[in-house]
Amino acid sequence: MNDIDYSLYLVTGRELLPSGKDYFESLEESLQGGVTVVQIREKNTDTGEFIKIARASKVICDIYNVPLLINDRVDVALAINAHGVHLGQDDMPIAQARKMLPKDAVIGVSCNNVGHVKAAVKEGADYVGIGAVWGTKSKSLTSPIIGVRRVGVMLEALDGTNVKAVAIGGIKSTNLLRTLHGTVSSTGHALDGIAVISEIVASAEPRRATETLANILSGFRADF
Ligand code: TZP
Ligand code: MG
Repeated sequence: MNDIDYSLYLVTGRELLPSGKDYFESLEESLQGGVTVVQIREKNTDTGEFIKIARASKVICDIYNVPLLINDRVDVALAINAHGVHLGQDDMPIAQARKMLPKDAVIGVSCNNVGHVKAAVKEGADYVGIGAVWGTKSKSLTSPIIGVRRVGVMLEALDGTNVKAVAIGGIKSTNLLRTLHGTVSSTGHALDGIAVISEIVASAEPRRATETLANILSGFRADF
């Protein structure tokens, strides 16, 4: 299933909320600001708590008609009837996740290089998350920063496929245009969207932070 609008993809990160800011309030404000898809990312949360947070998040996302994906955990996605999962290179193989999830579930995969992208296409991913495009403090990176040009090379590997692509890692309002323009491949393949954690989650005004990103994105599209 690939009718998702990937353009402004929020990945959650409760540990990055400004002090005193409520997670659900922040999530709702980002939805009001124009987030188009949400991934619930919980790295240090036990399964029961993960399910509770994901289920409550989905109630909010459903109100805004925004699809919700679960990071890493196919079991959590099944438990809350999420739209799909986002898998890392060390998580469950796509084929296995496909077997377990409903037919129309979305499966995305993290990719750090062209080999990962080609494998994701072959294995039937719906989208790839390419990162880290810039330096980030939100994740300790196990692979080098990719940079915009090499993201473009990775996008080229998606030519002629229906697999979508978002870039992630250190994307801010201040480098968003450079990210969007700089990643366009020599064959003209552009990103379908950008994914952020801190630019929205760490903001005291997530609605405003999201609107700023959304405005830049629509300016970029008008350029094409
Ligand atoms: N994968 C690659 S970079 C990253 C993830 C989950 C973190 C992105 O966070 P931020 O705050 O948008 O740099
Ligand atoms: Mg993972």
